[in-house]
Amino acid sequence: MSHRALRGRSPASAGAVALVVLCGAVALVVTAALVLAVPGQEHTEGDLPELASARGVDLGVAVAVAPLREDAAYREVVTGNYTSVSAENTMKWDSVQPRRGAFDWGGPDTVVDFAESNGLRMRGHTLLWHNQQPQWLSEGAYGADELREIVRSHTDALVGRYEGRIGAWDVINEPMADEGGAIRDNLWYRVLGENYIAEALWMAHEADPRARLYVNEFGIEGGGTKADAFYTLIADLMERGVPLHGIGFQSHFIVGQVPEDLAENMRRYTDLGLEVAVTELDVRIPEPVTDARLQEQARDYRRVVEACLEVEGCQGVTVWGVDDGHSWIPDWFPGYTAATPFDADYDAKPARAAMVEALARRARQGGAIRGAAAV
Ligand code: 9MR
Repeated sequence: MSHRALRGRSPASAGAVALVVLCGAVALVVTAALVLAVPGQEHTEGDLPELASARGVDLGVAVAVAPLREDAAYREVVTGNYTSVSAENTMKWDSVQPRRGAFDWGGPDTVVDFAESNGLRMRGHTLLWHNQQPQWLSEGAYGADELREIVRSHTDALVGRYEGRIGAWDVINEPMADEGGAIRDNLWYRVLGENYIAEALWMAHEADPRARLYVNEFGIEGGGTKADAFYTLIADLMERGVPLHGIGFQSHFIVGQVPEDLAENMRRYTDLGLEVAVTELDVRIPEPVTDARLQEQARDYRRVVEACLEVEGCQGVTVWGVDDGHSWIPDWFPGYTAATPFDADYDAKPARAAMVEALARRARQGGAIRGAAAV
């Protein structure tokens, strides 16, 4: 591109061209993405994974086994837009160990094989949680020694099976009570006491010493009693040298209600030497779904991606569900819907373009390119 070719262009486009010259391949990708990313426009293949990789963050998505096996269009949304996957349900206890000692690897293998054959990183979800427990476990009336052995063999089997293939695990899911500052009164807490959290982290560490181990929680994205109590719990684990590497901010939001202090709350943990990740992002819309609400939702998605990019040590953002037709929201929150960046026909919504914008804009501002994200 000669200087002559720059004359007569607006300063903005001249600047963009200069950036291309200066930054080479990365800026080319960014510029292409901006041109293609018209809100509401259908599918711009490839650009989100490239932009995320250029920013050194992962953009992930939670996947379900049946559509992954049966629906090529579903798979294409994943491979065309994301760099990592989480298993939405199939690695939970009731799926993996439906009867004591009898493991079902069909679903987990499908997800891990799919990820590997498409060059996607994997997040493991989840080891200790109060939901989706098989009956034998929840009604077992086990003493501490036996329950500890059950946790150990489950962890060895699941984490060990995928050792070196699943980069990060949500070892503990939702350890705090829904509201307030108490530890959740779940099976693990009742039988093993509060130290179950540290014990489970040590067991996971032994099963795969290289895996990044997370505690995953909701309601900590903004400040408040629960967020503060959770922080105290985590700071104590760090103080004690427990093998904990990351904090998952689930981030199930209502449209228009992304907390202002999301980045600030993430920094509390990165200041402790931890990484953070947005692990279950969705933004639910009260019916009826209007264009204005879809635009507001897009702003929310953009803000969350921007918050992650602002925080050195934010590893990435995972969206909870591939499309609105495979989202947990309508079943769990009647009257709310349309929480993901793709509609039920797999067409991209404005939220997808907004994630492109967030990733592209910050790259254009010349922020440091991070190293490859190690999920
Ligand atoms: O998305 C999951 C949904 O399909 C299940 O029915 C539900 C059962 O509890 O779990 C959902 O995923 C949850 C995740 O594992 C942990 N954080 C909250 C998510 C939404 O409930």
